Amino acid sequence: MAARRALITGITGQDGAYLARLLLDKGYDVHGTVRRASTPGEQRLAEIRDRITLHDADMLDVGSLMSVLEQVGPHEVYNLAAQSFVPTSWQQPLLTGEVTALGAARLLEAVRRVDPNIRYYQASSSEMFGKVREEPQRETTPFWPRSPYGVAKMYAHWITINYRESYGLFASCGILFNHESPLRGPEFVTRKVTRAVARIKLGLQDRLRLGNLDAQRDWGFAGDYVEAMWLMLQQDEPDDYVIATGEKHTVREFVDLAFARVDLDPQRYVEIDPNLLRPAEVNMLVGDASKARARLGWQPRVCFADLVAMMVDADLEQARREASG
Ligand code: NAP
Ligand code: G4F
Repeated sequence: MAARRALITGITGQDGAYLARLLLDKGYDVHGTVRRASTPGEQRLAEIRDRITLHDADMLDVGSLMSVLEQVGPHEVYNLAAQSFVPTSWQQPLLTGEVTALGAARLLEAVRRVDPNIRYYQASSSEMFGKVREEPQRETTPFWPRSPYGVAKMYAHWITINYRESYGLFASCGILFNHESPLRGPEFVTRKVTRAVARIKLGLQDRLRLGNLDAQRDWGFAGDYVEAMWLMLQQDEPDDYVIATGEKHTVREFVDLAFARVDLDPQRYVEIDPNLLRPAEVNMLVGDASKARARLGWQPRVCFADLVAMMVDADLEQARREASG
């Protein structure tokens, strides 16, 4: 039997790399879109580069999206591409809207025109809950986004539901809470902390500047979360699901655990930089994934402490390579 084909936008990002590996393990023919850059940004895909096919396309250019759909003929499309860093969304709100919000509309429209039988996954975000209306947040919790990124994700979320309701597309949204890994971008707080901890331990850095240590997040492991994306597209009916661990921790707790992993005292190294505080903060996010547990049979495997340890250990390896070479 011919392999199922999947197309991943944002394959060069953290989740793209984990999802591509998962789909390869399941026997898929895996394709991904990359946007043109002066230097290639495919480092996260190094180990699987010869097993996947990459195509040039940009979320800003609907023609490129239609061409890649026509060329690949995917059974499943995972829309992971986004300007995903919240602080950048205040500096570049229009770009964030173009890529993260309208990009999803362009891709849905391309799917509808090229092959409406394609199953579509939209990477929605817990940032949409923003100034939270209830705790924990579930699929029915009203949204109150607090950043241009959160607003853009809300548009993408609702346009996905609208295409499902208007045209009968098999389109599902995963409302994913923060998920991290050794492949996380270095600007996000978890990876910023674990990289700094490793580099401080090896004498490559002497300070770690952070913003709001009191913010609380529900942090899970990216490898667990991409499995939920796949499960959503294997159901009989499209639907929307919260994906979360159900546990919240402060940034301070993350910092303390990360420094403890290498027997250092964070108080000696961490400084608060007011420039890193946000114009409007999301103080607390914690999700209730009961629907995903009941309907998808999904549950997280990696706990908070193991996630921190995994990330510190991977960054120690990397820092050792940096120190020796
Ligand atoms: P990420 O590491 O920042 O990856 C984003 C991807 O989008 C990259 O491959 C990037 O390509 C691509 N991209 C950006 N602008 C593009 C454009 N104009 N055209 C085409 N591709 C473009 O994000 P992630 O952590 O893997 O997250 C995946 C998705 O889930 C994102 O939509 C994010 O907003 C959403 N999400 C993430 C989390 C989380 O905690 N990680 C939680 C909820 C939702 P380049 O490599 O060229 O930059
Ligand atoms: O790691 P963060 O930048 O992630 P944030 O803003 O929660 O967004 C991430 O998760 C969303 C899901 O809820 C995704 F949709 C989004 O794409 C992204 O992946 O910041 C987490 C918290 C914030 O409260 C921030 O104020 O950490 C706080 N923080 C404190 N010091 C910091 C820092 N964040 C960053 N990036 N850098 C700091 O120095």
